[in-house]
Parts: sequence; structure tokens; C-alpha cells
Amino acid sequence: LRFLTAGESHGQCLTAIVEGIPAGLQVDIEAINRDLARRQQGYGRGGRMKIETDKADVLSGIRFGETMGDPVTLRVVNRDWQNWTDRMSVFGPEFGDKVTAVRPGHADLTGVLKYDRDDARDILERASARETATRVAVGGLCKEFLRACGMEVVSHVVKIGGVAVDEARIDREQIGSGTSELNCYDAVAEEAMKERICQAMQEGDTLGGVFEVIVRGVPLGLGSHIQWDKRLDGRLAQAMMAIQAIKGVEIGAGFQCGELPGSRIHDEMFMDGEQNVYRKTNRAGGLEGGMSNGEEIVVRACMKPIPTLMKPLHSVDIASGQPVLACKERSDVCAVSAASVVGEAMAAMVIAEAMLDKFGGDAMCDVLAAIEAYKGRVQA
Ligand code: EPS
Repeated sequence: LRFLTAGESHGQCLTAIVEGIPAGLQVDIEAINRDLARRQQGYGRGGRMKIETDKADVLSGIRFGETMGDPVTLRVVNRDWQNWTDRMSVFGPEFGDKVTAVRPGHADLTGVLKYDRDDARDILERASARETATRVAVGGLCKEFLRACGMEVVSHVVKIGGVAVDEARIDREQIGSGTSELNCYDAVAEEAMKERICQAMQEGDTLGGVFEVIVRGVPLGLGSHIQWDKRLDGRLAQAMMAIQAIKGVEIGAGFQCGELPGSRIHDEMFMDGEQNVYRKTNRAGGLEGGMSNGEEIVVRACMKPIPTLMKPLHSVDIASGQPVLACKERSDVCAVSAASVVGEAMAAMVIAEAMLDKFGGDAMCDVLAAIEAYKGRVQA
């Protein structure tokens, strides 16, 4: 399974090509579009989200609602492009002011130096998290594949700007329901998070946070201990870290493993009446030895605050070399709930790829038969 995305934040559209989804998968485009809508939600999003209504157009690879085994091309149109046709013109004359007051924490400065540009717009257009719309579309397709294999990927926000959920208060039944604006299922914490976002907005500041992705129904044995790049935890961490603005990733108990003794970290094993091994805890986050162990996979990622501040930070102007305040582009105050939906998409891609590594076939019927035969052997 592989995919590529293309497109700029204010260009005509975003595109993705996904290769490797087996033939015969029924695709519910509305499920993919629901994820695209969830990614646009969230208290603290900026004006751009009022302009866009993201939808996935399928340009190839699906016929009569089913995949045919060939690459699937997905397109998400940028409605805002209408307002940028001269500034983002493909062959037209140069137009508009150059962005030269580069933002600390953004790709702006390193990008213009590395790619020899004199306008940070040439960098920020692609560095923008707008690109995550295509990842959610691709992830949505992967989720369709996982659903057909009996699996589900959900997420929830656990911290924003230092306001954390209380584990005991989380309504776990609601995770994945899409009923919370911030994708947070501790109602008390969600209110406090909104207040915190409102305060940051008034102060011209931005906020980061932490979200958790949970993959349900994972068969044991995805990934492998035999080589570093086959380890599923490593592959998941890379995928999460590759989301714009992510600065930290944890699996299961994560950084707590550096604090507690082994007796309070490792998940003890027991045998049930049908000779199946089970665990009462899941501090490993469903991964041991670089392989899924049959429990839910639990991965958390920490997003830094967005670098575009309405009360800008000190910087330098790359044209004049003079000290300036960083540029102010219209932006979000907080996008952690959006990032949580992107996290689901990235996890779905990695797990779908690992499923195809293990059970791969050209047709869904072959994949499903291989899963059934394997489950019969390991869970007899
Ligand atoms: C972003 C800046 C804002 C965000 C954007 C990410 O866009 P604009 O510059 O048009 O106001 O809204 O996110 C999206 C467009 C999106 O779909 O998530 C940035 O600089 O990263």
C-alpha cells in the first residue's frame, strides 16, 4: 500500500493517489466525507473553515462503488482558490506581496533557504496543514478496508493547552461517535478546554494538545520483531510524527514507562476457560516486540501550538535583514481536534498496510479468507 499527495493550501485542489487497495472493496464515500467534515470541526478553527466544505471526489479506481484493484485517485477541491487565482496563478505574472517576515516554528525560513525561494508563500502553501484533508480522504479509504476486515479506528482529544481529561470522567462509549465539537468525551474538561481556547484567542495566542488514537479489532501478529523497519510501533510512530506540528508520540503507557517499575507496567497474562491467553490491562498499547498482541492499539500524539500568532513573535525579514514581527496570516487558534482525525487516518494507513503485508491479495475475498484461516490457527 502506498500513497502520494499533491496540492497547495490555496491552489485549485488537493490530490492523492493510493495504490494497493485490493479489488472488490465496497466503498462508502459518505463515510469518507463524514471524516472530512469531522476534520473541519473544532472550537478554535479559523475563518478558512467557513469557506471550505471538504468532499472527496473519486477520479479513478472505483466503479459502481467497488474498487477494481487499480490506483484510486482522490481529489479535494479548495473553494478558497477562487479568492487566490492571481496570487496562486500557475503561469500568470507574479502578483501580490511576498511573505518575508518568516514565522518562528514554521517551515518558512528553512524552506526558503533550502529551496532558494524569496517568497515564503512558496513554502508555506505546501507546509500548510491543509494537506491533511487528503490524508483524511486516503485514511478514509483505508478505514473502509479495515472495516471490511472487522476493524475500527477512533480517536479522542485528551489535553489542550494544559487542560487534561480525567480518565475516570471519560465517556468511553461515546469515543468515535463524533458528538463532541472538540472530539473530547470528558464534558467537564471539554468546557474548560473551550474556555482556554477562548482566552488564547483573546490574547492573540495559539494552543497545542494531545490526542489518542485507538484501533479496535486488531489481529495479533501485525508487524514483526525481526527487523527494525518491520516493527509496527516504529511504523505507527513515524506516521504520527509525520503529521504537521506533531512533536511527540507515545504508545500505551508511553513516557510513564520511564517512571514506574516493571511490576506496574507489564500486562500480566492469564488463561481463560477456553485456553485463550488474556490480559486485564493494556499498558503496552496493544504492541509487544514490535507486533500487535491482539489488544486495542493505543497511540497518543502531542501537537505543538500553531506558529501563526495574531500577537506575533520576534523574527527577521528575509528581504531586508531587519528585525520585524513575524507575519500574521489568517489561521486557527487550536487545531488539536482536527489533528486527532488526521491521526486516525495515519493509523488506518499503517494498519491497513500491515494487514496487506500479512494477508495481502489482489482481491478482497483472498484477503478475508487469509484472515479467517490465520485466526483459526492462532486463536483456536
Ligand atoms: C493553515 C492556515 C489556515 C488553516 C489551514 C492551515 O489556512 P488559511 O491560511 O487559508 O487561513 O485554516 O488549515 C486548513 C486550511 C485546513 O483545511 O485544515 C496553515 O498555515 O497551516
